[in-house]
Amino acid sequence: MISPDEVDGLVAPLLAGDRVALARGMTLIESIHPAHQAPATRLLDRIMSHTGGAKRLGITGVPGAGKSTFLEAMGSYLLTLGLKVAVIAIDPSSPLSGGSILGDKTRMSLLSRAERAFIRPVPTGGYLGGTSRRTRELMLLCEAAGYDVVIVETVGVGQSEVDIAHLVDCFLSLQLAGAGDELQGIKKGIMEMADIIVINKDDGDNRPQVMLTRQMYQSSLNIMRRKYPQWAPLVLTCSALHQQGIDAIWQGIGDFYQHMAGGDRLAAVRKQQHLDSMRKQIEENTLQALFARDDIQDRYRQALQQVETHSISPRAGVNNVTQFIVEKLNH
Ligand SMILES: Nc1nc2c(ncn2[C@@H]2O[C@H](COP(=O)(O)OP(=O)(O)OP(=O)(O)O)[C@@H](O)[C@H]2O)c(=O)[nH]1
Ligand SMILES: [Mg+2]
Repeated sequence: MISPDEVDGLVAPLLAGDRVALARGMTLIESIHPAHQAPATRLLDRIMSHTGGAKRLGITGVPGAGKSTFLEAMGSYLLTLGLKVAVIAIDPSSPLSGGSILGDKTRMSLLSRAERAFIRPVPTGGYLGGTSRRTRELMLLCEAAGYDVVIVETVGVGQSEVDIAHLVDCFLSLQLAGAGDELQGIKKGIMEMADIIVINKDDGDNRPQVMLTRQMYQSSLNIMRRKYPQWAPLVLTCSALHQQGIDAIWQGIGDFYQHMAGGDRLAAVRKQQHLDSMRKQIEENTLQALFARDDIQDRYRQALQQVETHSISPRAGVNNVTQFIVEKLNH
């Protein structure tokens, strides 16, 4: 059990940038132990007014695209600019032991040793629900601890990519050069979410192919619906391995922020993200609470069974259960 005093004791060092306090705060946020929920909420309340100061970047890419190598290159570059960098690495494939985290220690060796950098792996153990909320909260802690840039990284598969786009300001999609038919498979959804597309491994024999790929992305983007009317997503290339093109990407990120500062667009986007995530969580929690009730469970199973045996239509099943819930709530 963590007392309110202990939580309060964590706040000052965390705000002063103490790494141990930050790590302890994160562990508290991540805990699913019922006794830790109130202290975690208290901690968030206490730091909330110190958040919002970081650039929030998201980066995704298929396994092997070079995310870890890119983070090392970008992170190191940001350190040379005198910035503090935090990386939150979500790994949907790894359970607690974290298969790739050891590998990342070597791929991000400079970052993992740097005083002004902080890397936090977030294992999801295949359970994606709730990861978004916790990631957002970890991001807030990093901001409160004074990090200038917070980068959320995840492997580019399905829902995790969509989730991350709703957490960050600037969403970078790391891509590899591919043959024409592979590019046919460009996922339209991801392209529509990305603010900057980066084609990695622009080195050696890869270069001509990267140039072609870049052109293909550029022309597909031209015919796609834009996320923000005035922002044409950039298509850039780099060699994360040789740390080339990283400065131009940072420049592109700067341009994006400059664009978003106009008319307070960034503030509006962030506010919407917060409200959306709150609404989503309330809906989830409400559903959970309702379905935890025996009477509602019974009614639900009954409807399932009736639909299965074709004795009622799915629509009637929905109506029966919904009406039952509404009646219960009105009592
Ligand atoms: N030639 C070249 N190889 C690169 C570059 N960036 C990364 N690689 C190599 O590509 C391989 C995968 O890189 P990672 O950084 O581990 O890729 P990742 O996206 O983090 O992969 P997962 O963690 O498995 O999702 C490694 O062997 C890297 O050395 C690059 O710019 N050029
Ligand atoms: Mg990696």
